Amino acid sequence: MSAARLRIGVACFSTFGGSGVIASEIGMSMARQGHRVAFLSDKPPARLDLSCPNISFHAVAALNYPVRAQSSYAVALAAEMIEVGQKEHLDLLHVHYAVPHAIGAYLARQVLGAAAPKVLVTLHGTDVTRLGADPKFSSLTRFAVLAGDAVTAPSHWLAEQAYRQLGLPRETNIDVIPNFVDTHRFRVARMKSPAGRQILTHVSNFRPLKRVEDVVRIFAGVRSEMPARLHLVGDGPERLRVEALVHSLGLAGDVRFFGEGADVAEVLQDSDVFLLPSETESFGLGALEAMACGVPVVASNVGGLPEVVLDGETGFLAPVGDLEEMSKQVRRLLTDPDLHARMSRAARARAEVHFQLEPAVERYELVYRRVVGASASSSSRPALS
Ligand code: GMT
Repeated sequence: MSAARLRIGVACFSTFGGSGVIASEIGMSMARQGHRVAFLSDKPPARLDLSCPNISFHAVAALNYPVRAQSSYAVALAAEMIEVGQKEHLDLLHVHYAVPHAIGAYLARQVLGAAAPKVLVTLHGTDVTRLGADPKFSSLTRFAVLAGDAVTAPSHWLAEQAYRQLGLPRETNIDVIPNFVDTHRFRVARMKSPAGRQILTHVSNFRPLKRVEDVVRIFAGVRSEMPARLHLVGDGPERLRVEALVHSLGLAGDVRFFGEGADVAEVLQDSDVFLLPSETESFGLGALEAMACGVPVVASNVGGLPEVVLDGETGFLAPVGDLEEMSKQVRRLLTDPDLHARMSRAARARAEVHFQLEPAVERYELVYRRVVGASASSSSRPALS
């Protein structure tokens, strides 16, 4: 592998969510190794440290002309990609989440022509499972993904969905690079003693598919049998409904809303069980971060979650919406200190052995080198269907 420094553009969401975390961590690791990394987003993602050497940030400003029907982020993103691509002489654009980022990259490439950077598309979740399943958006999403030079996905499950739901041709290579966690930052900070401290935690962007109301109901099932507290980290469209439910169930005294400002590692280190009862999840980065802190996970048995959480070893999985079973699983963990300690150790060990940051970033770098070194243009990619 050549040691040449790369010039990388990274397009991602700034919103509270795993794709922005993964994009930030890869970019910062590459920058620490001496590569130049330019981030493009509406604002800096929460975990991006702009004081890191070799990092620059380029705000994508919404269009602001009187004739606009609606400001178009994809167009503004493409314009920023063109400008940054030229100024920084980018070798590669790594776009996280297909829409609008892969579309912006496609447009930018058309404009930049021979000088255009290569494009790596990392699929993350609902770009495949929601947009891929939506007849109105699936053709556009498929086109934008196939127009890139390489595709990655964080789980085997999501790669399979990309073939099935998004309709990528089977000959399209998708590198599965599992999401990862910084195990130095997300570590076991102290021994958990479930008998004394019973804190359930959930971290998400409070979208309907996260089923945060289920989190509250699972907690209610636990709280009815033993003293416990619920810590909710994040914010999003369901927040008000969740707050209303907490009040109507008389749980307000035992539930704390941290919002988006909390130090996620600290909150997790203070937790006994992590809850993720989502309707769908390509990976579940929050579950992995909890495991790295030695916190067993109770989650739904969907999507890529079984690739992260081993049922009966690092936590428990149950069918989506089976709140009774999930409450029972949590109670088991909180009333059996030996089981809790065993699962806590297994969770941490699994994060350390399979989901470390450094090897994952190395795998991304290999893909970068492969793509940048490849002479093949996008025209050699499989025909668009
Ligand atoms: O796909 C989404 O809905 C948003 C995205 C995000 O920005 O957090 O979440 C997805 O990507 C994460 C990082 O790869 C995964 O950990 C999440 O499981 C995944 N969400 C879903 O699949 C619902």
